[in-house]
Amino acid sequence: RDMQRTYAMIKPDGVRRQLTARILQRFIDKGYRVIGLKQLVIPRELAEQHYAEHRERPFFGELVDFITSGPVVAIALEGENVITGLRAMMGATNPKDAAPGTIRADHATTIGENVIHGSANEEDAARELGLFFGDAELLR
Ligand code: YYY
Ligand code: MG
Repeated sequence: RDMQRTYAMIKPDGVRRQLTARILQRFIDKGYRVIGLKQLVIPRELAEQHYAEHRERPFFGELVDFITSGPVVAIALEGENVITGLRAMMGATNPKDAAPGTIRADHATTIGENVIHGSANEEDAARELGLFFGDAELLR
């Protein structure tokens, strides 16, 4: 057993399209515990920190514009192997390559607006949870 925490985020396109409840239900059905939850508009500086690994990529400006374009839903998840489990539920970055039944295959159409974020590994999970949640905001 490997209990982990990870950071998931419904992006502005998903929130705008009323997908929040459906996506949260998928996590609960999978057996993950929602230990933190909030809707917010991400300040530009926080968005740049969150996506710091992509700072030099050509799409960075558009990525930050998009992720700050409207409210997101920030989610802290806890569960067994939830880091890779969440990534599997999301599907590939480009929805065209996402496996059937994944969130991106079912709900996204373009690589830029792909509905959901999930931390890539343990280090990113801890870092991203720290960017979006204080300890007192999380269930114990
Ligand atoms: O972790 P994940 O979201 O699946 O992909 P990343 O490679 O970390 O890229 C983050 C984010 O950037 C992606 O969800 C969409 C956007 N993006 C893009 O617009 N164009 C690309 N060629 C690659 C990524
Ligand atoms: Mg990533």
